[in-house]
Amino acid sequence: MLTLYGHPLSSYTQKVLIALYELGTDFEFRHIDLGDEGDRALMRSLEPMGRMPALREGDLVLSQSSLMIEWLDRHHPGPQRLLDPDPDASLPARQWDRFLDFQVMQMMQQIVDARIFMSEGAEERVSPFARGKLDLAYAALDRQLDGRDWIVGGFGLADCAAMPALFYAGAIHPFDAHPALSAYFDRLMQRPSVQRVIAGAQPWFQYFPFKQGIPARFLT
Ligand SMILES: N[C@@H](CCC(=O)N[C@@H](CS)C(=O)NCC(=O)O)C(=O)O
Repeated sequence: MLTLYGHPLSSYTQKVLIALYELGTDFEFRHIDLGDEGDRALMRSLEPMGRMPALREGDLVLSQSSLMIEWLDRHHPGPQRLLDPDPDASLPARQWDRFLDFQVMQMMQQIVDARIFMSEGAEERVSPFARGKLDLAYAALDRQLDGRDWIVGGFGLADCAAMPALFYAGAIHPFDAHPALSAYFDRLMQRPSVQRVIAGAQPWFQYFPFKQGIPARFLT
């Protein structure tokens, strides 16, 4: 049996959950509370830095959300592939997946970390840099999405990464000024796999430090 270790509020856990729901794969969810010493030790036994998510099947333990999705798509394929099986043909999707993790997810995370973990004044120092990067990333995504339903071809890896990245980044630094990106986000939110992930995360949104930026339609 496949087990996903993670938390419903965790962006990278959500990224893998979307893939699992899209593929229709049976799995067991092990809810991890990083505030619990036992769970922290468990995560460190699965991933060197103790980061979630981790995916286990028998003796195989995977970390890194993108690799999990690639592996799931190869070994537990669903009705539609999330990635082109040809490594060259899949490059654009993998490139956009990296772009979303590094330029959107990590910039959002820097602002969140500055608010919750760092000393007074950190947010004011970190935030302008990260928000500037988010503006550049939003503009690039808006250009890419102009005339496209999904980031690369059919719904796939990059769209799994885009959902949590845009959901949380948008709550901190809105992208309403980008029409193609905003329309894409609305399309993404209609996807049944995404709606399931949002429903699972709803009870936890109150703990997101920028919860006031989450649109009301996602809070009920
Ligand atoms: N590159 C990793 C990132 C994983 C990650 O940063 N996970 C966050 C939760 S969304 C985490 O576990 N943070 C706690 C920590 O860093 O100790 C992936 O794609 O899976």
